[in-house]
Order: sequence, then structure tokens, then C-alpha cells
Amino acid sequence: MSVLVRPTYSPTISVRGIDVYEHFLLGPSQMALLDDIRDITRSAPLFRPKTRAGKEMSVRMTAAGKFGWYSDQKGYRYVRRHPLGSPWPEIPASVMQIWDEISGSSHRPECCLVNFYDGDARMGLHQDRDEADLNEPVVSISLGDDALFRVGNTTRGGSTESIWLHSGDVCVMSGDARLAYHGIDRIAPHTSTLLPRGGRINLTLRVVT
Ligand code: MD3
Ligand code: FE
Repeated sequence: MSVLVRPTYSPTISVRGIDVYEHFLLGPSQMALLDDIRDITRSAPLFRPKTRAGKEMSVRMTAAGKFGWYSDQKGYRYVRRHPLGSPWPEIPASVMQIWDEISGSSHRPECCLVNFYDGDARMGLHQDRDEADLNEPVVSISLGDDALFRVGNTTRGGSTESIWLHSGDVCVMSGDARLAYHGIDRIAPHTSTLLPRGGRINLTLRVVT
């Protein structure tokens, strides 16, 4: 085979249409990504968004790209600046490469959301539907401690299925799965040594406009 042909990858699990590429990233790539994430959090520090009800979320967040995610009493929305006032840093080339290898999209992601979970953090079941084109996939990268990921249906209620996401796993949500309700029930502390002080980082890549 020509060396110019790109490798193709197959998901190792599919749960409700979400394709999971387990251990897609080997240790050295995970460490390189972590260095790039540290650059992001240096210029765009993690913050704790507030829900519309004014309660602080347990997940801390920041972002890279043209848009980041923000939430306060006015609700959830994409914004062009970090709450401290600066534009978001650029999406690292390492992260763009993963999108190019796995998304199947010819567009570039405009938002790389960085979610940080400490041992007690969780994310309730929700849909991601604030993007203009819901036919564009979402790619998610897990780093650090294992997380119990739950996925349901495209409408609220009904049955759900859960799987553990591990450091280096990459998920692709496209088609009907793009609108599935999903969330993180809990983190399993001390299941990875990637983050010196433990916890989990999730990167989600989205085309916003
Ligand atoms: C299924 N993040 O940022 S990643 C989110 O682990 C979010 O931080 C979780 O849900 C996390 O919105 C889950 C897996 C994931 C991400 C986006 C999706 C699953 C998705 C969008 C549509 C459907
Ligand atoms: Fe989500």
C-alpha cells in the first residue's frame, strides 16, 4: 500500500450510534495533548459556569477556538471571549489532527471545549443542540481518570445505557446519535496516572456556525 494513503480506523464499540475508538491515543500522545491543554488553561483559566438557576456546576471549563461555551443567569451560549475578556486561544494542532483523522467532516471545528472533572464532578443528562448545523459531528477525547458515560434517546426519558470511558478513548457522535441525551454519572478516582493530581479532562470539538 502507498505510504501516502491515510490509515482508516474502526470504532471498537458503538453504543446507541455513538462510535467509541477505545485507546485511540497511546500514552505519549496523551501526554503531548496534556501539554497543549496546559497552554490553553494558562491563557484561558478554568472557570465554573453557573446554571440559569445560579448554581455553580461541578465541572470546570474553558475552551479554545473561535467560540467557547459560557453560561450564567442569561442561559447557555457560545461566546467569542473568555469571561476575563480575552479571545480564546487557538485549537492546538494536535487536537485538529484527531478531528481530521476521525470526524469524517470536511469542515473545521470552531470550538474545543475543555471540561475538567475532579473526583466529585458530574454532568447531568443533556442534549447538545446549540450549533447551527446538527449534521456536523461532535468528537470527544477523554484523558485521565475513567468516567461512567450514560447515553439515552433523542427525546427525554426512556432507557439509557452506560459505558466507561478511559484515558485515550475518542468518541464520534454523528447521525441520530448527535442528538442523543448524554451525561457523566461519575469519575472513578485513581484509575489513571496521566494527571498528577488525578481527575479527568474531556475535550469536545464542535462546528458551531
Ligand atoms: C453525544 N461532555 O461537553 S463527552 C459536553 O465527558 C459533554 O465531558 C461529556 O457532554 C464529557 O457537552 C461527554 C461525550 C459526548 C460529547 C458530546 C456529545 C457525547 C455526545 C454530543 C452529542 C451526543
Ligand atoms: Fe454534551
